[in-house]
Amino acid sequence: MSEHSSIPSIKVPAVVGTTLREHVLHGMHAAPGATGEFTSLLNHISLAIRIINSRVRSAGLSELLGYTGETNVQGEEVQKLDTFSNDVLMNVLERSGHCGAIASEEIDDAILAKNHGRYIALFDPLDGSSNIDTNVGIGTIFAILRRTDPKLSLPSLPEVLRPGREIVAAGYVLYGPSTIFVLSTGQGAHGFTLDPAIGEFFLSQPDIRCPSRGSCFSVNEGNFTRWTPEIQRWAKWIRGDQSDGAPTATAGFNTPYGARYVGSLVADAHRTLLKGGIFAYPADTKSKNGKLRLLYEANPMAFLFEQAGGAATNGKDRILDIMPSELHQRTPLILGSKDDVGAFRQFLAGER
Ligand code: AFP
Repeated sequence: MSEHSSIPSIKVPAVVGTTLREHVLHGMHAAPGATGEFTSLLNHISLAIRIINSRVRSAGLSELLGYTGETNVQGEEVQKLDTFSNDVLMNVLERSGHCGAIASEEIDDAILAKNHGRYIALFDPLDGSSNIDTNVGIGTIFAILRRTDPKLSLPSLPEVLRPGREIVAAGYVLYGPSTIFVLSTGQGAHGFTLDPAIGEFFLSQPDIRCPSRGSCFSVNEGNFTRWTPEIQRWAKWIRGDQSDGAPTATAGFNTPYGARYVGSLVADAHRTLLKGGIFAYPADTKSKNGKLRLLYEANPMAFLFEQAGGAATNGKDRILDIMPSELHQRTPLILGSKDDVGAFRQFLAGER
């Protein structure tokens, strides 16, 4: 009971009430020489996200479901919500004045501004779009790079094609039963939940840590016959299938793992980040370089997983060390708990 009333007092966690805006401002005050531009850029992204969220939530009522009839640069059919989300992010970021360059999964070329904006934004405006019409979790993914010489030069393509280890902030938003924004500015990964009544993101999962081992694997097993024998061997091991000489359970790994696959990277990655385990979209005979995009999907996720103590690889190399050669480059992506990702790499190297 509280001292002054008969109403039972409720223990409110200390973090409740911290908005995304305050969290970002706090980071700015801690950074010597910060100008407020980065903070303002993240606030613009948060605005775009809230606009997209509101349309995703009511898409079925506002004729925003279904296809536009066009295909994007990857040859994929474009959904109306893809276009809407892309336009919102483009408009908000261009108007912010902070971006010297913007690149999106949905547009052919990077937009190189004729300004001296200090940042570069890369994003997948609506990930998992094949799940839109069936009300399954979808998301937005982004990464921010700092321009190398914003005062002296106008932006150019090589400035956009940089390895993920140079990212200064990355995040994703999951439009699921609630809207969750996971953000890292290089000091851990933090989760914020949108309070729809107030229209603000509040800190709900400070300092997320990805467990070092999990109990679930997330992979499109329909591709099994298209994988190399090494990847098939890994898949059998993790399912606890010892036919054809696949190795038995290894000490510490509690195989068989449970299978969980949504088909929206944001949803599969979010579960893996919080609960541990592994998400894998390896190369196969159909997608020879993997399916996921390095700049818009793999790099931001890899940055977030590493910030949370997890790992991300293409099977051989660290994702964040890959030097991109083109905007829409694809890569195999294996994300998750450090030990689970390590085991995958051993299988791929033929060590198991
Ligand atoms: P879309 O955004 O084109 O639907 O692609 C989703 C995605 O890039 C990623 O979010 C999923 O992890 C992956 O594709 C699913 O691919 P499969 O349908 O081949 O399993």
